[in-house]
Amino acid sequence: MSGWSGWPTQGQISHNTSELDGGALKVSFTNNASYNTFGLKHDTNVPVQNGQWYRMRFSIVSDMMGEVLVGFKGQSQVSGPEMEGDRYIPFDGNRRDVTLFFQSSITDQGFLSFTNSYTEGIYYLDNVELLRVSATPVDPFTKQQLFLNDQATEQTFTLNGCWSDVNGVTYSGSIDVAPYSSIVLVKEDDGDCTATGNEEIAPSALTANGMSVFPNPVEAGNMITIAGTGMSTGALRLFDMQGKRIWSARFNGDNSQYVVPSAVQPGSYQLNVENGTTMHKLRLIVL
Ligand SMILES: [Ca+2]
Repeated sequence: MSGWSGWPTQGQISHNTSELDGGALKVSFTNNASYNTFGLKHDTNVPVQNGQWYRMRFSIVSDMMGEVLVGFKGQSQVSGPEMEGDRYIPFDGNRRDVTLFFQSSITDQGFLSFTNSYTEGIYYLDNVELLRVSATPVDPFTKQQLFLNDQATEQTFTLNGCWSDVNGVTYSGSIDVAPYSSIVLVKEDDGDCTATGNEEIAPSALTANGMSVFPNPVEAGNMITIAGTGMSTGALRLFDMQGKRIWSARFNGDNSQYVVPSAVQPGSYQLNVENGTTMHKLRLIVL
């Protein structure tokens, strides 16, 4: 291996030809005669600037379970424990493609540092990358909001755009929140609250294209089982007869079960199960 080194000398760095993407750096450190942890670094120092944001990426896998402490170490930090953006990252037999962001608090030259314990001594590392990036603050409240009613009467809150609750029920325009209760909503694409793929289905079409749902009719708040689609994954969407999306969920394959959210009003609905290439749809009656 060239370009990388480590301490103490009991740690061995080698080129493994089979792991990760066409070969990887292998760390093997199982002897703590000198020290309990092994520090891996690249030999060419690179600069960072105070206040700038950086993106660190690498791929890691191992034959065992353990963790590495990763971060950027400036020359001014070599003799102490300080690092920029330092985090513990677990490793095991599952490949991890890690992306970390950090804002540097130093202007310095330095290196990416990977530190592991001799008791978790072996891992494979590949695709190590450090890039300066520009960062734009994102207000998390534009994507998710808590609506809290601390009054003794129902309150109505105005909604801007399309939102869904944790059950996938969609809301637009406004939402009513019961006395002394609250609801969390997550922003959806505006199109998700409007008609897509809705078609007239004869009321008798309680099975279609082999798909079946039972029980049908179903009471809101109760479980339905979906079968006969031949799909292993996909999306489940419920539309009202005006074509407005009422509920959506991830479809988990035939004979999987779902609770029809209790907020779904009694009526006749179109239930779609689709996976991008195939769409099954049938009429679902909610009582
Ligand atoms: Ca590689």
